[in-house]
Amino acid sequence: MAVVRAPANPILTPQDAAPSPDGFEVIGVFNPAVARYRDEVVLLVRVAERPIQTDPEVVQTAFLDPVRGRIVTMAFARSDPANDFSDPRLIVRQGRTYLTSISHLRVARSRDGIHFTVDARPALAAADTCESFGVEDPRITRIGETFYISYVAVSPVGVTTALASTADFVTFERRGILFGPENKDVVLFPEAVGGRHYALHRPHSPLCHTNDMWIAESPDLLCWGRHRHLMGLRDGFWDETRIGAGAPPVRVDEGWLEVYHGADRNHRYCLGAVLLDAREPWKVRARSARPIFEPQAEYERAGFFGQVVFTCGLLLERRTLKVYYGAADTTVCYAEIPLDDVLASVRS
Ligand code: MAN
Repeated sequence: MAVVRAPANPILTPQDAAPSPDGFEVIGVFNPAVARYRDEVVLLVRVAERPIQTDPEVVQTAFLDPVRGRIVTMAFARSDPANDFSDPRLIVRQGRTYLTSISHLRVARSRDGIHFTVDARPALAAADTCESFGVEDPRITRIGETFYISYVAVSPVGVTTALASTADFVTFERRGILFGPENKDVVLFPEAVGGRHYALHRPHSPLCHTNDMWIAESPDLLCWGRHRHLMGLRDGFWDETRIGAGAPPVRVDEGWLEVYHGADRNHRYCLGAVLLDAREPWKVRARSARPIFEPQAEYERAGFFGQVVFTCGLLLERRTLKVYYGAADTTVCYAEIPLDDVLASVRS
């Protein structure tokens, strides 16, 4: 696999985005969605921030109080055995889960696809009860002149996926929740197939410990049904504990190519590829046995959550996958992978 990482990687870091409220620090700029808009490449990046940590004995976090409509902070003592900090992304206390940061989505623009300027203000930030812990991991799908954004909304009522849209990346319209808890990694197909819209999604079953990919269909992009199980985990493989759609699928001669992420039991996140039938996209035609992209560079192996490459968007241009991805839940990076290498890997 002839993966070429941009020499400029990481192309965006936490230093490139100003914190949204005073007294906060940005700890991650990662997992971007991508679209071409006019003569620019536009990213919608996930910006993770938290209150500036002033006391080493205390973990301070923040979330939206949806009743008062403002961000509030909360402190957790490191010495309190009731606080579980074993996953750096979470604090678990007395059966409740909190996040160590709150994320919003921000626009970044570039002429050359490598050098980006990040907007000063969020495009989409926590706005209601279902988003009170933040909004994460957007995917952009252009359908006609509208850019649809499926994004993850996190709150004490669970992890859901919601839809927003924009025509210009200046104003954004919220369109409501598509998939209830626990569901993330929702990507919309860029065109209807047989007159129906399709979405890949990733429900979680706490009973069966599954994190599999499903496919659903819709007449209007809002009401989703006819769910079908698409593909599951593979014991002993790189994608043995969780999988989820990455970038929205792209149409190639052989069908729909989906670049997805998978994690193993050590929480190492790689990218793989799967080919879905062109007319019956609920049928898996081929799936790569090995990852097409693995965390290898230093900025992918170490960071806020190391050993992670995670994509939410790519551009297919001149038979090249131009992959924008989050590295170690900290930065935005870019790599090019020849489409023919990916297709060969999927078929083998
Ligand atoms: C989660 C995802 C991403 C994140 C990875 C790795 O499952 O939703 O937000 O990049 O884990 O931490």
